[in-house]
Amino acid sequence: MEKPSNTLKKIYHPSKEVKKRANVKDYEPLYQESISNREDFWAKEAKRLEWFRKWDKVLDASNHPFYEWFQGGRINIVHNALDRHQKNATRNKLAIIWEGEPGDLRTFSYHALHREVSRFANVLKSMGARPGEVITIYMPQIPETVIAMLACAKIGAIHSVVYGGFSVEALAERIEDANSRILVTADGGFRRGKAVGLKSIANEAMKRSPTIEVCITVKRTGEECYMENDRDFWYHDLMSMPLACSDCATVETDAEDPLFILYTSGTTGKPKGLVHTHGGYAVYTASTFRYVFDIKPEDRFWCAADPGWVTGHSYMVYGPLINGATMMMYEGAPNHPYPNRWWQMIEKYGINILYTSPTAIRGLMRFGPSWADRHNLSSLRLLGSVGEPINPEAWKWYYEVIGKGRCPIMDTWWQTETGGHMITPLPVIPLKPGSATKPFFGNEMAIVDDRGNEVKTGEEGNLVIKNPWPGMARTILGDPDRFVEKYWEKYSEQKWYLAGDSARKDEDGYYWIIGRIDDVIKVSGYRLGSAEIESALVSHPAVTEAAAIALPDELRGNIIHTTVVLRQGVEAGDKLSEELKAHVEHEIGPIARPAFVVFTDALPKTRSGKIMRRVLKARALGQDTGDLSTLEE
Ligand code: 6R9
Repeated sequence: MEKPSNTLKKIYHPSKEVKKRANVKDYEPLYQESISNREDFWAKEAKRLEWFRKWDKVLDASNHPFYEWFQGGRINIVHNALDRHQKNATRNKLAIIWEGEPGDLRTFSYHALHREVSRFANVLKSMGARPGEVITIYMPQIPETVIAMLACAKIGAIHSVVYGGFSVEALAERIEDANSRILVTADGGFRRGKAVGLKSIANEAMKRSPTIEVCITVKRTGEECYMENDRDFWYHDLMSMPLACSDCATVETDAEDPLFILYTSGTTGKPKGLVHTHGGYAVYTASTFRYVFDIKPEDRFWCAADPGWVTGHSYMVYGPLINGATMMMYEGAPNHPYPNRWWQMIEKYGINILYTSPTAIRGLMRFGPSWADRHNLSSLRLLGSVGEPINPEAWKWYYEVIGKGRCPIMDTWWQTETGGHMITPLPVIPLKPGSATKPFFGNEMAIVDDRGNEVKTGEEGNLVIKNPWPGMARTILGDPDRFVEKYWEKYSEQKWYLAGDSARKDEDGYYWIIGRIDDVIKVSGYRLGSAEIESALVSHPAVTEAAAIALPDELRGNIIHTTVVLRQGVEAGDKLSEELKAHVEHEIGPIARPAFVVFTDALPKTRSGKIMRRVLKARALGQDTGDLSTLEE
C-alpha cells in the first residue's frame, strides 16, 4: 500500500455544523455502552422497527457459529420498509428518484412503490411463488429491480440478485446452486449509450441450468429477444392483468427466516450463497444507515452502487427504505455522455449524501476538477466510500473537489458476509484519509497473528471480529460446513470471525485495512475469486491449467493477470490470448476480463501441488521471487 504523504497525515475534525446536526454527538460513551451491554443496545435499536410479535430472546449464542438474533420475533422487512410508512406523511414522500442513462426520469412515492410491490408480489404468487423459495433477479439498474426484490420479501420468498454485469456461466451457476424456479430479468439496460442485452445471456444460462420454469422479462431497451412459449412472460403483460391488484398481504416471517441470498466469491471456484435474515439484517442496516449517514427526513441519499452488490441491498434498498429516506438511483455510466453526469444529477436533484466506491472516484478524478466545478454541489453534506481501501490522493480529491472541504467522508469497511458497516466513521469522528476509523456500535475487533495473539500497535495482522452482530450472515446456502470452515475455524477456540482482510491499528485505535489475505481479487470494487477465473480459462479447449492473480492498478484497484498452460499442440500467440480474454468475459462478465494472459509450460507449484501465486506475482511485477526451495520444479 502506498505510504500517505505528509499533507495527508492531517486529521480532519468535524465542523461545528456537522456536530450540531449529528444523530450521535459523542461516539465513545455510546460505543462503550454498546459493547458492555450488547444485547440491550440491539434491543433498543430493534424497537424502532415494527414487529408482528416481539422477540423472546435478543441473542441465542448456544449453537456457535450459528447465532440467532431476536429469537421468537415475527417481522417482515417489507412491512418496515413500506407498509408502516403508509400510515403517516412518509406515504407522500419520494422513495425513489430514478434517472435512466438516456435521461428519462421516473419517481415513486412511498405510496406508489408500495402499490407496485404489492402488484408484482401478486404476479409472483400467480406464478406459484411460495415462501422460502429462491427467486433469481438478473437486472439492470432500473426501479423494477427494487420492486422485484421487495415483492419477493413481501411474500416470504428469498431473493437472489445476480449482478447484471455477470455473464452466462456466473448466472447459470447461481441459478442452479439456489435451485431457482423463477427468474426475473430485463431485455437489457443502457450503458455508455448502448443497449446491453441481458435476456440473451439469461436465455443461454437457462439452457445450462434447466431449473427455471418461469422467466419474467421487463422491457427496458426494446431490443428483440427470444421468448419461449409457456416459460417466458413480459412484465408489463402480467402487470396489466387483473391478478396484479394492489392488495397483497405482507407475509409474517420469523426473525430468522431468510430474506435473501447473495453470492460472493471465495477461494474455491464455486461462489458462496450467503444467507441473510428478515430480523437481524433489518435492524442492522437500519441502524448503520441512520447513524453513519446521519439521515434526516429532508435528505436525499444517493448510493451510486449496483443493486446486485451487497452495498446496493443494504444501502440502496433496505437501509434507506426502512428509515423512510428518499433514495436516488441512476442506470448508467458515470461519464456518459460527459464526465459531469454525476455532478449534474447531484445539482439537479439536490442530493445531500453521496455513497460510492474509490474506483468510481478515481475514474472521475482522471478527468480533472473542471467537470465538477461547473455544478453547484452545495447540497452535499456527507460523502461515503466503500469496496476497497481509498488511497489518500483519491480521498483528498473527493473531500476537496466534490465536498468542497465541508463534507466528512464515511470510509465504511464491511463485507457481503457482515450485512452492514463494521468499521466506519460517524460524522463526529475525526478522520484520517485512508482509515475506516473505528468499530461500529456493538462491535469489537482485533488485529491478531496466526495463533490469535494481538499484534503490536501499527503492525499488520489478521482482522477478526470478536462478537456476533445482528447483520451477520447466518450460513452459506446448502453448505454450513463451508461457512464454519471459511470464517470460524481458524480462531475456533476464541469464537472469532475471520474477515479475510489484513489490517493494522494505529496508536489512536484507528483501523487501516490493507487488503485480502486469500485469493479474493477486488477489481473496481467487485469481488472475484482467482479460482473462478481459473475455471473459466480451463473450460476453454486450448487450456489445461491456469492461475489468476491480482496486480495493483491505479484506477481499478486491481487488474487480473493470468498464466496459462496450453494443451499439447496448441500454438500460443496474440490471437489466442485475445480469445481467452473474451472467453472469460463471456463466462463470468466484463469485470473478470484478464488484462494479461501469459503462456507458460508449467505453473510454479508446491510439492503438495498448490499453485504458488506469490511467485507468479513477483515475476509479473519484476520482483525477486524469494525462497523457491518448496517449489516442485
Ligand atoms: C461492502 C463490500 C468485501 C471486501 C472486504 C475488503 C474490501 C470493503 C472496504 C474494503 C478497505 C473499505 N473492502 N470496504 N477495504 N476499505 N472501506 O465491499 O463487500 O464485495 O463482499 O467485499 O472488500 O477487502 O473484505 P464485498
